[in-house]
Amino acid sequence: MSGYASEPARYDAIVVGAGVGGLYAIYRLRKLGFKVRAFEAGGGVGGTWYWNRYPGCRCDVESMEYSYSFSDELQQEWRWPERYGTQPEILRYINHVADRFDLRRDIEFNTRVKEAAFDSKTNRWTVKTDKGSTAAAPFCIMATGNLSTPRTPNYPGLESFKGKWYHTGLWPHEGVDFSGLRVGVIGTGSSGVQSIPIIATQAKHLYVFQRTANFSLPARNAPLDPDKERAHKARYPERRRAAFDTPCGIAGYPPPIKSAVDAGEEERRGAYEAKWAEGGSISFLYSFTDLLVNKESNETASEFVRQKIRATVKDPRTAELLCANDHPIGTKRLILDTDYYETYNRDNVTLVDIRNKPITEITPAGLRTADADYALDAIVFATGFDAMTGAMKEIDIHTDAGMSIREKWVDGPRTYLGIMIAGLPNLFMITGPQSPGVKSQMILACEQHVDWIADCIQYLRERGLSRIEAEADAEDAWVRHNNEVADGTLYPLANSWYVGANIPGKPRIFMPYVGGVAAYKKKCDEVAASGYRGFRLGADVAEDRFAAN
Ligand code: N01
Repeated sequence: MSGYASEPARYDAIVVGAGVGGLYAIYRLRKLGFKVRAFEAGGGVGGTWYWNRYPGCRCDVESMEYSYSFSDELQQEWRWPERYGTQPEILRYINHVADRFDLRRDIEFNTRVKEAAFDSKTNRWTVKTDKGSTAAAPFCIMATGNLSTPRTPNYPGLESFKGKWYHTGLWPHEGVDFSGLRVGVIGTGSSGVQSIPIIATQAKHLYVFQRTANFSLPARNAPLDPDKERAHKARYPERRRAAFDTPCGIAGYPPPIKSAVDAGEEERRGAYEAKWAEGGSISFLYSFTDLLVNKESNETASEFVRQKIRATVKDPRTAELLCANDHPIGTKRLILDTDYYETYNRDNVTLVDIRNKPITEITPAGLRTADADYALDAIVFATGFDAMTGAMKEIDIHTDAGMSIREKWVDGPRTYLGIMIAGLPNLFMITGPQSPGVKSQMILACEQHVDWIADCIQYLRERGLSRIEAEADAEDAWVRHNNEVADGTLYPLANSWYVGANIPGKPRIFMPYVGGVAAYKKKCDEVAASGYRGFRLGADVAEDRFAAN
């Protein structure tokens, strides 16, 4: 590799990112005897849970599910205090995992990878960081996350704002005290909806600037019931296995058996009421078989939630504004909240419709919409991320054959299994686009990908091979299959980050695989069992196979 001041340090594998997926990749590859080097932009482990420290940040998957399964000791000894983990609790858990398995020694923190270049002659990826350091390895594993590239709208005037502004995905570590301040929150996705009730209790006045109303369900968080915890832990391995046979990678929800339109009004209402009282999004969407594929069925669930909003929010105009009506429920990430709708009954909270009267500029004193000025001391951007492709495209990933990820994905992501990309040999993604990652229990998804990747690299090693690359035909077929599966659902109807709609100019492609975790894992397992059908395997260069052996 040329162009670097000094010869890069050599490893067997480079891992980019030390979130949930990256940490497990270090663990697995190290167990195989590989010499691994990981780079992490943050000052600590945790990825999403390191950066997103906004008030109210909490996981929307239950704690007993949202945890690693690779170590029985770990899953038996760790105790989750609540039904849903808070950000500090989850970060504490991830730090515990990093310490318990001594993972930190392979990670360079506060170091962002800027470039990854493949040299076909040496069969080596060389990465270059913002610190000027370089490292090279035959395999490069991108554990860069799906929601890790925060985006702030480029309203004119932000630099003139005299108050402080924040993005939920880059929250200050020391926290923010909004006491006595006039605060504006822009955005009502999961981050906005989780933070708004807490900020409202501190702020002198809170203005919520809403472009699109979203559906949110009560989380019904509570201390974890010790009996439930014991019962869960007694059958942990079985439950983990069962999770792979479900659409979302989460066991314990009996599959529905009836279409919503085949149920009578009373039966339907009873089902939704029971799920509303139980809390949780999967459980709610599991009320009937066809909520995500049949518009008429979906509308019964959508309208049920709208009626709950109208019954909760006292001001009818505000209630109506909060009623999502531009997408079927569940086709945007369904939000779980604690007291979100109730918050609009507070005297110090105002909902502002910026769909019809958009924000035109940020002023030194606050924010201006098409019809009013709002005086603010602080602005919170809960405006989301360049999801699924943003983090990969921020890195200049390219090969000496002229392939570059930025060019290849100009019209949207193209992958084989969401794990590899034709033209980029030996580069793996953990929960990449066109895999079910974001539509499933993310830790399970990360473990499944890392296991698949580690097994694949071991397979190569055992056969004296050093290169694997997705075939263009297999990739084309996988992209087609993804689109067909998505088109059979209601998902593409929503202007969501799943289709890149939140980023101006981003191509509108439905990015997650929604054929379900069970079908996906079966496909991945079959591909591996067939000797990696759809991949080209080679022994191009002997010299750089495995530095540690
Ligand atoms: O981001 P979002 P998020 N002007 O993209 C609005 C995960 N997550 O950070 O819908 C005005 O969902 C935008 O409006 P619109 C979870 O998967 C999980 O909240 O584009 N408004 C929307 O209201 C989640 O889905 C948890 O019209 C603008 C909001 O900002 C994902 O992360 C917690 C705007 C962005 O919503 C992202 O959630 C938090 C503009 N220019 C996050 N641009 C858990 O519970 C954007 N908006 C685990």
